Amino acid sequence: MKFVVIGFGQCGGRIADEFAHLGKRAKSQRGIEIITGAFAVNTDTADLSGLYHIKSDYHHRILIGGRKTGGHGVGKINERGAEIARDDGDKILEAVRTVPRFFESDAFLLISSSGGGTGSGAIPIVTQRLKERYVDKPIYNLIILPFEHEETTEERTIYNTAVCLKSVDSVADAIFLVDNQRFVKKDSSLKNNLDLINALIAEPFYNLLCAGEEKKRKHIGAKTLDAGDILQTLTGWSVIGYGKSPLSLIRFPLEQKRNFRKKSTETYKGIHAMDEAVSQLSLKCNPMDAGRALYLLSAPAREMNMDLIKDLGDYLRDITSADTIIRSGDYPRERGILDVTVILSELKDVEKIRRYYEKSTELIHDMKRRQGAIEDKLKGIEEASKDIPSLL
Ligand SMILES: Nc1nc2c(ncn2[C@@H]2O[C@H](COP(=O)(O)OP(=O)(O)OP(=O)(O)O)[C@@H](O)[C@H]2O)c(=O)[nH]1
Ligand SMILES: [Mg+2]
Repeated sequence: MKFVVIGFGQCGGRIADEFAHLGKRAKSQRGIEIITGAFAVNTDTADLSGLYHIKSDYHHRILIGGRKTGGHGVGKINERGAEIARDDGDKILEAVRTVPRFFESDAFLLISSSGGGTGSGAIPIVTQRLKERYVDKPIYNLIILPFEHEETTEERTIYNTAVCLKSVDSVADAIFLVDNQRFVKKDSSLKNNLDLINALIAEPFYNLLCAGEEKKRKHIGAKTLDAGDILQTLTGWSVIGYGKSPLSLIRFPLEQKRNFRKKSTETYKGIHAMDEAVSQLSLKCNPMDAGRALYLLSAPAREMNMDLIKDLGDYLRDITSADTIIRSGDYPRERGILDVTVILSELKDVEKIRRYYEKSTELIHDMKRRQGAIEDKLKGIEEASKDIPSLL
């Protein structure tokens, strides 16, 4: 599957840069193309210059609102991010048109944080513009939710997140949700290592995008998971997870005979990877709420068999609801590891989103109350000065 990737704001730009990196990796290591174009859009010049893999010309690192912000961002004001994207949206659409073999691309992936101003304001606007222009191409969003500490110290974070989620929900074909806080819980040393978090966010997409693009027979599985399966699975709120089990690289001749013990070890390793993928989904959710799901098993060809794929399917069937539509595939590629990628999509309920909406509604009432109190006080001063002459 081939994506055109566009990142908005600092967070979105950096993660789009990771996808550009994945694209280069797929080309150099596997000779296939998975990212047809990668762009970063920002109101901040410095953020654009800090990227590594996205081409450095102004068609790929696109500065918007330069005149309004002086190239220094919008300071978390998402309304300004949205307004600038409305004014400068043409720049982005023009750039997309330059993507070589654009019409071979299967979908757009637009990426942003929800808590900042530029990305969270711009992503719904540009999603809508692209949707109107390219009616037949799905537009997916990847939205990064804030760390917990940001929610408590900066109330704009919650407000921006709620507004961004509500807005993208009405325009994007599917929205991958990624919770920054999940990475800190896994490993507290990650807190200050955004580069590593970004690599972990992008990694699950690697095999997923590569599997359907393979041309060499030996890398085509018994059941290929191609763009069609992914397009059919992705809709609405979605999460992605990735897990792996190491395999011993040294193999003894006797082991090559498939025996019962070997099979159960394979199954164990497969289930272990699947279990890790599900427990490390990009956002905590209840798999029972997923209307659609898919899993991809990647491993050396000799480590895979139909039983293992079926066992993994049974595992996913057990934790999802009876009417969840599950798609699957195998990808004989990896060396030394067996890994599993899982997507849960069409989630009917996501507790965290609901909480953002509730907290933000309270906040809006609070903000109105505070604004009212300020206006009352200002009126008091004005009243007291009414008999004083002014020099203006
Ligand atoms: N995972 C990840 N999160 C990031 C990164 N950079 C910023 N964030 C998160 O993104 C949110 C802030 O949004 P930014 O992307 O910095 O904001 P912006 O879109 O550039 O908007 P303004 O700077 O307000 O104009 C916070 O929740 C950060 O924790 C990153 O590289 N990776
Ligand atoms: Mg910024």
